[in-house]
Amino acid sequence: MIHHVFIIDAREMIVVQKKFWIIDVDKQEMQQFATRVKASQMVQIEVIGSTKYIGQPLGRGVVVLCAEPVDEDTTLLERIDKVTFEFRRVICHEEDFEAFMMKVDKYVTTKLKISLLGYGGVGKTTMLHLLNGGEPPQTYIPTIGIDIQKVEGARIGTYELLVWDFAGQDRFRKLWKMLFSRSRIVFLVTDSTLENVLQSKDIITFLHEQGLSSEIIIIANKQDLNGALQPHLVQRLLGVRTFGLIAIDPNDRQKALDIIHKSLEQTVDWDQLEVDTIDFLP
Ligand SMILES: Nc1nc2c(ncn2[C@@H]2O[C@H](COP(=O)(O)OP(=O)(O)OP(=O)(O)O)[C@@H](O)[C@H]2O)c(=O)[nH]1
Ligand SMILES: [Mg+2]
Repeated sequence: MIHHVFIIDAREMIVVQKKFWIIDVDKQEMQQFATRVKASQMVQIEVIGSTKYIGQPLGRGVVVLCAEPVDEDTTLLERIDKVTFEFRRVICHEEDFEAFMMKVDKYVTTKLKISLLGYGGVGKTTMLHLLNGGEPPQTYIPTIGIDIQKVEGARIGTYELLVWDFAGQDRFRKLWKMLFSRSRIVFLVTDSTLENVLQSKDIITFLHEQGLSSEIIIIANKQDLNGALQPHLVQRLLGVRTFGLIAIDPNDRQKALDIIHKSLEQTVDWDQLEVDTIDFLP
């Protein structure tokens, strides 16, 4: 994830600084890196400590993106090219600064894949509607294949949530193993009946057999129904972190988003959402 964007001018002043994440960057280290980029007049990538720096000369200045060591060089190269191209347009007065900053936002955003798995009719599509703030569907229309949707208005730092809602009916099950890979989190939804919870145990075994490495989180849905097993009981039965939900209740939207936030906490270092700091020094 790119967490900082800097543009440094010919006098080595930071003219653009945007912080996307709570991670701090050692400014002196970053500026020394920028000086090396400027001297080489070539794109440079260096990992220093826990930061991967990528710098590209721009006239007598330098564009620097700060990312994480795990970020792929090819992706970072693509992004720095775009940021540099767009900033050049600002300098040439083809574009205003605000439009540029919006584009920077777009380029540093990473799509984060979240998968919803579980048997047919347990409420996966309803949960997707809930996350998107839409009206929950009143009738059960089984999903065919897969439905992929961006969760509007629910960006987490520079992550944009992309939810993959899988069809739960048996005949679609073979799709799962092809498609859940690269998912940051797999939510396994159950309707909180004892029968379905026990069936879900088989899904967990299946996912592990398929080599799933992402985190599995259980959603004990339909908590409004009589006899619904409470989340802590589901957790005891399945041995996996479990959260309760009523996906048909629009009031549970924030709860569903919080579940995603909490689940991400383990993979991403974050205590705070986007820190929106823009300093523009003439
Ligand atoms: N009472 C209650 N009903 C729910 C809840 N969540 C979903 N439902 C209902 O359960 C039915 C099935 O929901 P879906 O979201 O379509 O189920 P699904 O898991 O996507 O099913 P497939 O697409 O076949 O895999 C619908 O009629 C929903 O209205 C809930 O929290 N409480
Ligand atoms: Mg569905």
